[in-house]
Amino acid sequence: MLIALSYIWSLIVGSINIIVPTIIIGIILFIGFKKIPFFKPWQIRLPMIATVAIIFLIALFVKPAIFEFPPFIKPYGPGISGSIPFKNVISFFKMKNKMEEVTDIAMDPNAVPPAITRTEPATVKFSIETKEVIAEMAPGVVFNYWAFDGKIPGPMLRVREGDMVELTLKNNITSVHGHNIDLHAVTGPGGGAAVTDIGPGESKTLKFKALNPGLYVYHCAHPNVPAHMAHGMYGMILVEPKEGLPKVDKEFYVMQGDFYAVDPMGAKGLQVFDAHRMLDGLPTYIVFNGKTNSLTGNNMKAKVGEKVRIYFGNGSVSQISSFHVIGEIFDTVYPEAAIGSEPHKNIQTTTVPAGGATIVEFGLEVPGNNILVDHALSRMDRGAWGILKVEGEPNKEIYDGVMGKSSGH
Ligand SMILES: [Cu+2]
Repeated sequence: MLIALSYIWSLIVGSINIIVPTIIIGIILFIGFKKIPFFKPWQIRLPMIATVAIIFLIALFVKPAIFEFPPFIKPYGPGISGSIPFKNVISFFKMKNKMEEVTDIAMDPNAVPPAITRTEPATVKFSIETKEVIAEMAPGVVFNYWAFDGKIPGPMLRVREGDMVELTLKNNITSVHGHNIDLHAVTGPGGGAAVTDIGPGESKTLKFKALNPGLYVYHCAHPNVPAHMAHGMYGMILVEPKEGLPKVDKEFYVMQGDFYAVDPMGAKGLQVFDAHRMLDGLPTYIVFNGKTNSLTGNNMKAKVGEKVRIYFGNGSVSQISSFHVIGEIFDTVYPEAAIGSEPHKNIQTTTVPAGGATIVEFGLEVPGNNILVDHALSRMDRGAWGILKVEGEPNKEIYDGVMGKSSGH
């Protein structure tokens, strides 16, 4: 009930620019009809009443413009021109009670499939379900997420170069929208989206050969594509090279993404998606693994002496990430997640384009909290940070001094 009220409140706030002038014109007309003789002839009254009626009608169309691009903006993208048809907002309320309420939308950063030990190609089968769910972005801040397997990012897939992949995509019956999957590891139309587009309750299977090694983003490409991604529909697939990747002690799976809400950052209740902010590239939240503070607890841990690898992807529809770990230097970076070219050595910050990824590796020499950030640091306040906790014995040869409260630079 509270969620529904907050939704309606956001609607009212979002359409205030039309409601207020309509009320003012209504008051002027009311006073005019009663007091001013000029308004008496029907030739004057009828056009006036018609004008107010037209303004009300415009108000009806502008309200949905919160979810779609406004009528006076002409988008040139493919598929539906807006972002979320208003009828789908109505469907959302019909379906909302059946939608799953996910306690924690964040994908576990440790959910990395084990390294592949096979030396021959194989057929590898996956099944993923698209779901529209309710979950918290921050305490009390509720989003209607759209997700692969109900987590953000969706499950990390791991195959070997040369494997045949059979991926079955199911769309949960409670979904309001159609969905599909476009994997950047696929050679073929739509990266798979062309053969996996499914309505609620449907299922389709994509088969493709993993020709190129690398770490690839996948995402939903059902129109309006950025709107689907900005609800959380992305993940990654690692195509290991035939010879495998160098052995490390710990691997982590992290994806940055952005979310656009009508209300400002921190406003409580169900957040209404803001297509205008998305179009303008002004995210309300920029986060790792789907929500604020998803990686700031105890879920990224390692020990002194270990070598870690982070598979880091960017599911944003407008922001390039400047990935950096405060307190560490990347010994090895596979720039743009390219496997096969010579990796870079000794990197502080690496750029990760929208719809791109990187693989970074570093050894842990001293204990303490290493902070994962997008080094466009104002984004930390929008949620883009996490902690890699390193336990072990100090090494004063490498780092010494009296520890203060700040854990930054
Ligand atoms: Cu989708």
